[in-house]
Amino acid sequence: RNWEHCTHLPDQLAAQRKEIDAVLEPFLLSPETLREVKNKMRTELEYGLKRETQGSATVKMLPTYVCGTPDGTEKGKFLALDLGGTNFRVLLVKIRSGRRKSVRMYNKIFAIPLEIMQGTGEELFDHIVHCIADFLEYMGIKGARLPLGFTFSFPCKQASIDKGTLVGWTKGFKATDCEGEDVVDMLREAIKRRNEFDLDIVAVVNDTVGTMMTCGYEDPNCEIGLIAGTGSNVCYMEDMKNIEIVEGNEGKMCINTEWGGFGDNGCIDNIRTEYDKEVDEGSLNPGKQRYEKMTSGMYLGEIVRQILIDLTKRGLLFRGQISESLRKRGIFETKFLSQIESDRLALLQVRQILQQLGLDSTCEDSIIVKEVCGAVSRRAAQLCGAGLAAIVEKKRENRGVEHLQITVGVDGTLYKLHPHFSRVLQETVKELAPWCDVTFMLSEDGSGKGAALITAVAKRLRNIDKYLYAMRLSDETLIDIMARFRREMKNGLSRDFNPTATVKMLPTFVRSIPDGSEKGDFIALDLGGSYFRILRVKVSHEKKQTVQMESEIYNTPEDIMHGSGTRLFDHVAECLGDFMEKQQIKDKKLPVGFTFSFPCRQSKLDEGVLITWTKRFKASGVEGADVVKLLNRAIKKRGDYDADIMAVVNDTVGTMMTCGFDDQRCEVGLIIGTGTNACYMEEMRHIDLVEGDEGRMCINTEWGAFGDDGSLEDIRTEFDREIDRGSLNPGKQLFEKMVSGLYMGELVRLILVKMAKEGLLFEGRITPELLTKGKFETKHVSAIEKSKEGLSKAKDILTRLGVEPSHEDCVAVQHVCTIVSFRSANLVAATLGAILCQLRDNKGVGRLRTTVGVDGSLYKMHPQYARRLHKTTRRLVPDSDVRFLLSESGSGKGAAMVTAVAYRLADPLLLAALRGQRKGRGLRRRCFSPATV
Ligand code: 0WK
Ligand code: 0WK
Ligand code: BGC
Ligand code: BGC
Repeated sequence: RNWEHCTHLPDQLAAQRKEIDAVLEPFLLSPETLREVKNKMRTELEYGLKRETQGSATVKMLPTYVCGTPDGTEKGKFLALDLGGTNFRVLLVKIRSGRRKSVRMYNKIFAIPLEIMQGTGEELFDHIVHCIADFLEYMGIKGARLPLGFTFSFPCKQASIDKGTLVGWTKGFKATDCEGEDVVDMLREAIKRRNEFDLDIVAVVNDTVGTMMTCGYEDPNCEIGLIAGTGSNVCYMEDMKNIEIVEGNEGKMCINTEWGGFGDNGCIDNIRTEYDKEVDEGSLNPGKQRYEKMTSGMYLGEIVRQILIDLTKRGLLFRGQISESLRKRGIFETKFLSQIESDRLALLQVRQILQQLGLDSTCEDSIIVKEVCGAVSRRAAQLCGAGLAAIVEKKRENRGVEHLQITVGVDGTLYKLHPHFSRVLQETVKELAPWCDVTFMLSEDGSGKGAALITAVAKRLRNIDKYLYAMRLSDETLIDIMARFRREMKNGLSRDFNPTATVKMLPTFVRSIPDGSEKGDFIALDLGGSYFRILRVKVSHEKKQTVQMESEIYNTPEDIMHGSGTRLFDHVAECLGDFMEKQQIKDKKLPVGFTFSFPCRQSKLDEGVLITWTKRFKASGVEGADVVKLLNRAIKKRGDYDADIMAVVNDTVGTMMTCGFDDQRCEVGLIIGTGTNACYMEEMRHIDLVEGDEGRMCINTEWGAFGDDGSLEDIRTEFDREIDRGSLNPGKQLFEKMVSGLYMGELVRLILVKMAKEGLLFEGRITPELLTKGKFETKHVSAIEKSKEGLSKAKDILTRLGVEPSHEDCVAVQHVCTIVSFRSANLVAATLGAILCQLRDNKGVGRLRTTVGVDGSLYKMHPQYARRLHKTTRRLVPDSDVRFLLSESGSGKGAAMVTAVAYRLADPLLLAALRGQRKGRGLRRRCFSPATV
């Protein structure tokens, strides 16, 4: 320290020194304090991500709908606006991809006068539009309706990439009638008002997000964006599963933390000084953005000024004279701090700066001023470092790695211009997050480039969304569909309307789920799903009830499915014979439970008249016939074994019974596989078609036919109609065709063909494979939606279809798969929701507790389907606790359970009666009394 110019006595100096140290002491944050700040920040981050605490969180954690960092395939010409930092910039950004990958930018900086910043919202947006017009004129592109990316550096709640509701102004802005408004709408209205040019506003992004994207274009490891400028803020890529307020669990989304609000709940008041409070009270938004006011360029100078005033009042500075200049708010801009703190500057030059500011200073004064600046800026950098350490810590945990390597994209005048800020910040991060290797990458091009990159991706996906808009069903629509289905259920249950009802609500004569007393040795047939399975099911009762199962899968060739009914049942009987051979039970006449996964009208347990074939089956001479009879006939015709078909059940019923074996609460059976359907336990008093009002009976809804009367036309798309036209049963099972596995892959294929035809995909390339029906299977949809390897799977699958897909195409195809499978899960949640409401009302309870037994390849194999279904169901029927129980052993076990009950209750007399000697109604009533099955 060069004191040669100093004149004071040693003691006095020491006393002064002590007093100055006391004033600056609170700015010296110990490692413990910084660690505490880091931990508090971490807690606040979690609050902001959680649905129940998000509302009151001070660190808002705003979803940005940016779900990926640049991948180099972005291309096009874009306009970008950059509002909210020191400068308002309008940019033209030209992006090239592929081998000539490059970004060229032209920009113009415009001033935003204070009276505009703090005038009316209309004036502000008119000013913005005026600048745009000027720029378009200057660039000679007024006529081009360019896509626009809007960097708006203030906290905005977003529902999609092109919507942003201003939560509250920060920094120097305070324009009226903007808070709570959608800034994209305000810009659109201002453009309309001017009526001179038109723009396609595709995305609104925060400057932290723009900065992350700009740096991400060079370094794919960049997943954090930091602004240390006029304001202070950070964003980062968070795992979707941690973002509770946004639908979906797969992949990532960028979260704009808005950490400026950290401490607004008082959690860092222990380190806030009186000077911080002064600055806050004198700001445009007292009580808000407390952390920002301790860390960002807009306020550091003010903190310094407050301290200088205090030191001056104490006679420690400027000879105790508080000059006019020193009283002037904002006189100490960040740039002056940066200059004063620069090591290259001699004290004399510091005094010159103070002189410029109208502060007449001595040598000692300039030393003290420099020290004060240093203390304030150092604390700011350390506090930012502590906050950032919390973010990188979270990233490391998200990735579940020992050691994290990550890049932080940075921008902002404080970080760029201040001589020490960036170094102190980096040192603090290193100290507080030693297990993270953090690269700091300065954004050379500002966030405008990033905004253009985001616009490129959003524009591409929007074209797809435009296409598939009709497939995105809002909760409102889903609740409406739930009500429609509920009405259909009522129609199906009513004697008068059942004949014309589309949802047939078929009585199954199963009156209870297993009660643990079942036992015996049974055969179960399971026909109608992906596989034809035959099972031997032994239910025994040692200490507790146990079930042993052996099974065999048999092929059902297409020509059998599409041949004659006789051939089909001969095939079934042949497989059964083969199975009994292998089981060496051909000499036994075991009771058989027949899972027949098609709509059957039943008047008793061992009779099922097929109403209509569905899925892949079309065997002739079966519709309208009793399939038990057909099977018995086929078995008899063989004559090499005998079997006692005791029950025919639907696979939904078998599934419910299988799960009911393990969970007594299970009263719904759900299949989401080749086909889709559900059954549930209904009150007898609601089932007009069956005598008696006591107890319950399982109803097979056959919801696949929902909409066959046109009641879903408003949500069916051209692709759904094309699927139906190309199906085995046009006009039927319309709901099933929008939902189930047999059709999902084909739905996606039809969409891809149309998009390719319109040049939205594969550069318009259409190959014979892509045009071939069934070439794109539902298992491909499941593979492509796998979060980690989905895109590479897409590449493989699309390459096999000969379309030479670009990465861009793969992202687009994955998006299409997501929209189609999401719609399916949402639709099933709506119809299932209707059943849950029926159960709740039947029980007359406020809150329903129940279990849904589920099976089916789509539900089991698709990586995200189950979670989406659970989430939407719980959202649509909030007053319910629904457990989804996956059926591990298929419906065969359930069919055996039904048979076991029938068998136990079927005493020889009764049995004889049922087997054709149909004597007197009395006898019949006993069969169907609640006691049976
Ligand atoms: C440059 C970016 C802009 C951001 C600004 C922040 O392009 O989006 O708002 O940095 O730094 P400031 O200008 O506030 O210091
Ligand atoms: C397995 C069940 C069977 C049911 C099938 C449905 O055991 O009864 O038909 O699930 O799923 P899918 O095989 O059609 O995907
Ligand atoms: C705003 C943020 C912005 C930051 C940096 C803050 O005042 O709330 O949205 O990212 O300043 O510009
Ligand atoms: C059938 C139902 C069956 C469902 C699931 C539908 O096509 O009509 O009876 O439950 O597929 O396999």
